Amino acid sequence: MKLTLPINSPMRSPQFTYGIATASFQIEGGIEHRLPCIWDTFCSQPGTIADNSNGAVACDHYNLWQQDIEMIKDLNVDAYRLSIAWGRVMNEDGSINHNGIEFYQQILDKLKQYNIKAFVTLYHWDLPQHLEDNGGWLNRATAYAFQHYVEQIVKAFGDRVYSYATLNEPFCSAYLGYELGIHAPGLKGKEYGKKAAHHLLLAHGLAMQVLKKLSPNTLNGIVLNFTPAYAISDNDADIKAAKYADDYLNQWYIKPIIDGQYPAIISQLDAEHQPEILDDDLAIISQPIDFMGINYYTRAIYQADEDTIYQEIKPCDVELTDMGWEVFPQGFSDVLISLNKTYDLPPIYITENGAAMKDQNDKGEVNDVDRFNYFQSHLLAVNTAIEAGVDIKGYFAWSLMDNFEWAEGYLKRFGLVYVDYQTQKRTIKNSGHAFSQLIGSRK
Ligand code: IFM
Repeated sequence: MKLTLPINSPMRSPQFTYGIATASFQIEGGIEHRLPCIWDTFCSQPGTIADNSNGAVACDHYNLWQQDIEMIKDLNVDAYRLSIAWGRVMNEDGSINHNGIEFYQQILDKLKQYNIKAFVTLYHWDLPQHLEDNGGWLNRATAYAFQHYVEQIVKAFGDRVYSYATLNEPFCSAYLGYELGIHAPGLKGKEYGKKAAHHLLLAHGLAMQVLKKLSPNTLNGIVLNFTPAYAISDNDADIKAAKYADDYLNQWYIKPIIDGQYPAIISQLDAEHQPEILDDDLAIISQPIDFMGINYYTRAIYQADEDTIYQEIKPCDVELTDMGWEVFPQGFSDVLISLNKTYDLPPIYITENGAAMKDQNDKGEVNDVDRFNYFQSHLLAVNTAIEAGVDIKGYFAWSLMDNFEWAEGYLKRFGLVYVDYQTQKRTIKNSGHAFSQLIGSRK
């Protein structure tokens, strides 16, 4: 199985960055060496995680990091996107946890030795529980605590890092965690979602101030996820509903960063659902960024609804991944092209794209043709967007290895590498070999 790209595609150039991505809570384990976080608490509540699991061991990366970095090297990638567990590097009183810092420094040093660029995400959802106990992202002070944490990290990591992303997918933290309640901390209510979102975006802006001052030579930005919204019909009402959903779920996170304002639908929200926006907030949030990370998995289809404005409709007879998400590569090029038309964007990195599939490990071979096909069609979609003028510099597959898939526990496998959770044995899947081969073919 070979991944192919058109002969003159810029994605075949060695200048195009290929990488794989992970996140701390999803792979590390080693929870006794860090502060408890909101996901530890959430997992301990009955009925929150599909297989009743937690992040106590995960892929045991805390202990197996050396062999994992060797595996990353063997995959041939140019870059590795990892996240820092805030509660591993900071103590509750705001001082540094030196053991935690050292854990990541060793990883970053190894990556440097192997000439693999480190793309560091500073927040991938694992808020220390003591901050949640004080209101979490509903408390403005959390944004300032984040700024303080980022300052300590940047000073400690020095020139080991190639790129910093402040936040991964603030939509998920705010909407899934504080509005739907299906992610940690599990709060439900429209009175929470947009307030949490505003403080997350403020945290991004405050962190950008630090990064610009203390780390001007790294590529500094943010990672946002997009699930493009399509109307179920050409009816005005459905088109309006899809537009509203798009503003509420997607544009809400990019518009304040690029344009310094929230989508106009903010004025339609009930007063108690609106965030409190102080005078300088939008100026802080909208400082220039060096890059934007974009994550794409699928699209969503909407129809108008009298009570809820929009309602998502699941399509029939379409190919689905094991997450139940439609395989729709056209949505990827559509969203990249449309964002590029709508906003004055910095260079873009695709920071996540991939699929959970029902993998079988057959005596040491995982022949994941369905995931291979997903990568093939989505790489071509990225190429289509580049051809249409979108400035895309790199592509990261999600994920390096199977891991803790949040509310789905260990039931869904996104890895290029298969993990046997009983033995912690890693097996590179055929899609992983193909990805590695594609990268190697440019060098
Ligand atoms: O596993 C997650 C990741 O942590 C964030 N983006 C989406 C992935 C798949 O659900």
